[in-house]
Amino acid sequence: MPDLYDPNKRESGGPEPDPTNAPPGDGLPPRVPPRQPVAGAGDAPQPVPVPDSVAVPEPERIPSAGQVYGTAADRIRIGLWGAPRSGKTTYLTALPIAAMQYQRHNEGSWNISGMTNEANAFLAEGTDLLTRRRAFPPASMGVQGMAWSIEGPEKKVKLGVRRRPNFVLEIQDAAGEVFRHDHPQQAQLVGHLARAQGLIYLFDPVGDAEEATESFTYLQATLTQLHAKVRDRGELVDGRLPHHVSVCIAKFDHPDVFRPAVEAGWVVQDTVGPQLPRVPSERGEKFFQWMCEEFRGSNARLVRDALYSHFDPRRISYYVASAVGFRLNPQHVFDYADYVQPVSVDGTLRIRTSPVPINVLEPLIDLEDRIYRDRGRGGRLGGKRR
Ligand SMILES: Nc1nc2c(ncn2[C@@H]2O[C@H](COP(=O)(O)OP(=O)(O)O)[C@@H](O)[C@H]2O)c(=O)[nH]1
Ligand SMILES: [Mg+2]
Repeated sequence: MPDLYDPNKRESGGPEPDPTNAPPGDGLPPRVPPRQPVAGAGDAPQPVPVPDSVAVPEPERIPSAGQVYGTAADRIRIGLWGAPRSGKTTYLTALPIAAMQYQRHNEGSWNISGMTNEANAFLAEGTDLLTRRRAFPPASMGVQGMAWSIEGPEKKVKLGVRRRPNFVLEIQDAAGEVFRHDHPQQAQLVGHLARAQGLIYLFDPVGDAEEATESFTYLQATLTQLHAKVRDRGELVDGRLPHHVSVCIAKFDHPDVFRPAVEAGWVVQDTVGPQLPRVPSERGEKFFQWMCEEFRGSNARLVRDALYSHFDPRRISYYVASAVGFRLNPQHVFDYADYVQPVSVDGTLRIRTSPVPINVLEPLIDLEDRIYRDRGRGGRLGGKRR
C-alpha cells in the first residue's frame, strides 16, 4: 500500500508527491521501472534495455480493496484531532457500531472494512470491547495511521443523478499529547493533518474543565503549525486552511454536559422508539458557541475564535456527539432518572447497556459528501482548493 501515511517516516520539508493521489494530467512524470545498470557502459550514453517496457501484465490488486482503492477521487484523508482523553479512540471503536445501526433510522446501510489486517483487527477488537466487554478502549489502543474502506447506500446528488459513496478513509489517531507544541512527533502529525482534506475535531467539554486536558492548549499549538505548513505549500485559501471540518462536541451523554444542556433548554426529546434526547442539528453551531462562551468560558472561547479564524466558517459543521450514547432501560427507552452510561466497576469504567452512538457516523459521511461536492465544483468554494 504505497501511499498510506507512514507514521514512522520522518517528514522533511513536506511529503513526497503522491502519484496515486494526483489527478490525471497534473504534470507528474509517469511511474517507470528503475533502469538496470549495464556492465562496462562507462560514462557514454548507452541505450538501456528496459525489460518491463514492452508487455506489462495487468498489475494484481490486493484482495478486498475493490475498485475504490487507488483512484484519487475516492480516496480521502481525514485527520482525527482532539486533546488527550477527548474520546478519539473511543470514537473510532464506535464507528463500526454506528455504521451497523444506521439502517435503523435511515434507508440503506454503511459498511466499513479494514484495508489491512491491522485495521480489520482494530474494528473487531473495538466492537468486541464496546458491545461484549462493555469497556472503553485502553489508553494504549491508539491508531497509528490506518485505512478503512467505507461504502454507503446510494443517494441522490441532484435531479436524475445518484451516487454510491465509496471511499478510503485514512485516519491518524495520535495520542493527544502529540498535539502539544513541544512533542517530538508533532511534525509527523501536522504533516498528516496538512495532507488531509477533512478534519474531525473532538471538543470535550469535560476534559476542557481540567488544566491538563484543556482544549485550547492543544488546538492552538497544532493550528499554528498546520497553518504554517499549508501556507508553505501555497495551499491556503484566502488566507485560511482549506480543510472541511466536523466539530464534534463530545461526551453529550456525560451528566456534566447533558444536564446543563437540558437545563439551558438546548435539548429536545423524540416521542417514538427509544425516545432519545438530542440537540436539533440546525442548533449545533449555536450550542457549540454556548458551550464555549457561557458554559466553559475564557479559554474555550479561544477555541471557537481559533477555529473561526483558521478555517472557512462555511466549511465547518457542528455535531453534538456521544460515542457510547445513553443508558437505556430494559424496554430500550431513555430514562432521565437513570441515563448515565459509564459506571465504575472495581476501579474501571464499564458501559451499562450496549452502546447506541450518537452523531459518530454522521460527521464522517457529511465530510465525505462536502469534499465530494467541493471536488465537483472544481475545488472552489470561494477560492483555490486541492
Ligand atoms: N461519557 C462518555 N465518556 C467517554 C466517551 N468517549 C470517551 N469517554 C471517556 O473518555 C476517556 C478517554 O477516551 P479515549 O477515547 O481513550 O480518548 P483519546 O485519548 O482522545 O483517544 C474514556 O476512557 C472514557 O472515560 C463518551 O462518548 N461518553
Ligand atoms: Mg487514544
